[in-house]
Amino acid sequence: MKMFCHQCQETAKNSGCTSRGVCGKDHITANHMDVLIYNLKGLACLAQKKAEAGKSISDEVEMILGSLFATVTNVNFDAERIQGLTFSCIARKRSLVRELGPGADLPVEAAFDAQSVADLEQAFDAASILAIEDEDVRSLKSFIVYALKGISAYAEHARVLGRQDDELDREVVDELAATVGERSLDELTEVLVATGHTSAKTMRLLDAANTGTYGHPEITRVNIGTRNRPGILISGHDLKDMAELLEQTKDTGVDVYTHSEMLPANYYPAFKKYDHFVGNYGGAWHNQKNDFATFNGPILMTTNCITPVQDAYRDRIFTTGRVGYPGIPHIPDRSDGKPKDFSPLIELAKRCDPPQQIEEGEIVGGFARHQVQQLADKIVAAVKSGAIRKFVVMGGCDGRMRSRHYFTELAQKLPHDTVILTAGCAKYRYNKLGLGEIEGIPRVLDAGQCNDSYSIAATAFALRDAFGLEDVNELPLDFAIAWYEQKAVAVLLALLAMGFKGVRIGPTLPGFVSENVKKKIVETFALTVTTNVDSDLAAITA
Ligand code: SF4
Ligand code: SF3
Repeated sequence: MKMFCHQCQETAKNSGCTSRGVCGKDHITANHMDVLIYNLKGLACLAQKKAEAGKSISDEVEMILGSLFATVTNVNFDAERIQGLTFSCIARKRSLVRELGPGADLPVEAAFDAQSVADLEQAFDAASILAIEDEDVRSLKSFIVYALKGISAYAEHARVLGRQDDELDREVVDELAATVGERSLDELTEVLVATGHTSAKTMRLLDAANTGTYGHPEITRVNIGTRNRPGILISGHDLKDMAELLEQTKDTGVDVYTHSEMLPANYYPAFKKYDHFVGNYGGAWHNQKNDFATFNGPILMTTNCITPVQDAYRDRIFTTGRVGYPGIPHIPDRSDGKPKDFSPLIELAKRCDPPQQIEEGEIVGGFARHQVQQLADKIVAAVKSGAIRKFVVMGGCDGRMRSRHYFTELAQKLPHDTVILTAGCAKYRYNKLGLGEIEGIPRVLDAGQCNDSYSIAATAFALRDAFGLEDVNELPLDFAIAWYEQKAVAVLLALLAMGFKGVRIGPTLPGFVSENVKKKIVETFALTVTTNVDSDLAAITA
């Protein structure tokens, strides 16, 4: 076995990638990610001690969040960048050990030191999740770490926009530290539940950061065609990158288009004001091979999901933030309060052909919590009259496997009196099908990115209040959530922590969930897994 990774839904045989990732991650990068996480766990233990001594752990948290984010599926394929993060983590641990004084009870993850890549390689076996023998302990520890990866992504997005919360920082550190050493299954289950609460709070913080900075998303008809000028395609989830790119491309003759998870940028008032912001190009992340080839201009990957880079666009793709890919130019982080410098993309765009049009028309979105609240009276009336009989949450991730056709088919077969609530790139499975409207309310209400999943929960709670219900589970609400990477793991735990019951996820239960852990979460949260469209449809419409 050259590596072991089972963090995403596409893991080989729903069990683990052992020689090369289905995502394209090679075994060297995978093993170095394990060593990075091993050291981050040690850093979390030391940060706990620092916090107990009454000192700020803001720098340690920043390092933990950024590094965990870099290990999310389809973020960073560059082993050298991962090694760099590990060496920074080790240097921080070293200085903390000096500062705090070496304690006899220091766990090996905290004490581990390395000077060279060869030293890091020595830790491959100890750092592998397979070093944990008990499969239930392994399962729960993996579950917690994967959720923390998702939380880190959301927390970092909030931080980039100036929102940070000491209490949340401490929770992340405590939960990561809790995956070190011997723990009982009950203790780990408690930590997993706590991680769900941390996730919910982080998502609320991010919602406040996004809407506080760029305004509340509004109902928007997004153009999916092209114009006859060169363009830059921006993908991922980072709205600050979006803001700075729009500002820097103004009056340059270069247009801007969104791809995949950046589509919801079209819904924000702060971005809609730019005439050169044309619309969205292409589909979900796994279509990038085709979409990037025909786009003709530079592409900026701000976060996940980047897939193995193809020759057709190798010389015009750029990474930034936590994203990395060997041999691909990287736009450096902000420094001295100055914005990132996107001029290499702008200069390249001027020499490129305009995008080749691959489709035309519009898609409608912008149904985040504030906008839906404006429509609350209309929605409540439609439910009372029987025009809307059910809401089905179908948010989450898209993926490349054939099994994902389930979500398209389900959306097509849902009766015309059902409304789909969505967020995340899962929407591309059905957002161009023209599923129509109910009394002026679109049947697909897109709240935004996976980062905006909190908005769907807030909408459900607002509807609960509008109907005067005690419990959100009394609403005519069902779930068919698609998961792929670790942000979806964080969102799932957040929904469970917020009290949603009967959540159905698919296309499979995570491969990292052992039989006993599965039994436990199914019993506690009435969690179910998708089966086939007709059976699930019968359950949803019963
Ligand atoms: Fe496999 Fe997913 Fe890990 Fe990639 S991220 S190596 S596909 S489990
Ligand atoms: Fe999509 Fe990667 Fe998860 Fe943000 S872009 S939802 S998969």
